[in-house]
Amino acid sequence: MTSEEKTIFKKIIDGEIPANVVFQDDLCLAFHDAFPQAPVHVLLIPKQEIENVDSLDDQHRDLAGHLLLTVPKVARLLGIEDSGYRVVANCGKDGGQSVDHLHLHILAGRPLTWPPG
Ligand code: DGP
Repeated sequence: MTSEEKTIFKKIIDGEIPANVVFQDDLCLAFHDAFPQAPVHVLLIPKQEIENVDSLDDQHRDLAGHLLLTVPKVARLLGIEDSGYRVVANCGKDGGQSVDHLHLHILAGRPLTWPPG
């Protein structure tokens, strides 16, 4: 894959563009969103290239579980475990997905309204 074909998140994984990293391990990376929609807005992504939630299948069982289990670890690092937070995965056009690399938004720091727009 050429650099031009890489998603912005793959470039962050590969260290080609900087990110404010909160947490990482062998499988995933969490970093602050460049366009925060709440006082705390962190993205958690797998290092493996997966387009979105709809691309997940049985081969991703362990990774998907690991990603979800990493959310509370990141929440504790951010100090939002008591106040609460929202986890969002936008998927596809109507879901509002703009980067074609699976990511979980972790949003916190103010009461979040429901339903989303
Ligand atoms: P989504 O719309 O669900 O695909 O979310 C993509 C998010 O990625 C959006 O909240 C803005 C964020 N984003 C886009 N480009 C960059 C970047 O270069 N760095 C960081 N940290 N976040 C980015």
